[in-house]
Amino acid sequence: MSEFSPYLIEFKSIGSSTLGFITIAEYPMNIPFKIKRVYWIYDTPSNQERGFHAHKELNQLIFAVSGKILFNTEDRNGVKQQYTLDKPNVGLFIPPLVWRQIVFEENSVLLCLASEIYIEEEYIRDYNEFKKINQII
Ligand code: T46
Repeated sequence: MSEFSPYLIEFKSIGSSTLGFITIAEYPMNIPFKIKRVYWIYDTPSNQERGFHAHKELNQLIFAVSGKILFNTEDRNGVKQQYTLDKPNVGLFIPPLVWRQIVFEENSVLLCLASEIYIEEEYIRDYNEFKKINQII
């Protein structure tokens, strides 16, 4: 693990089991970047795999707001880790240059807070290119 590795952030849940809960992500109080884009992924079939890419510059904070989502990651130093997201108040912070494979359990909903707008050229979608870039930097 290093400053280039993903890590989990646990947020406060405010509320009660009778009322329900609210969780707040706010820069700079409890998240490490300003949010420029939000997207969500839903209606995925059971065990659907997605991802298979890294980002050159993007910082992300990712939640499973419903269900269970597994992340298999590899950071720029080649460190591989697995994370299970199954609590709506726990997010996975992913810095740039982290390869990820994502497995969705049925009906899970992924919410992503992202530091930049969508730029396809900023994706690394070829694993060999990801490894090559990491040898250079
Ligand atoms: C990530 C994981 C968690 C857009 O047009 N704008 C957008 O902002 C995004 C995120 C995607 N798209 C288009 C690009 C593709 O044609 O939506 C399509 C699906 O995107 P992708 O194949 O990249 O989906 P995932 O689930 O593999 O990855 C997405 C994000 O792209 C990625 O940043 O970390 O969710």
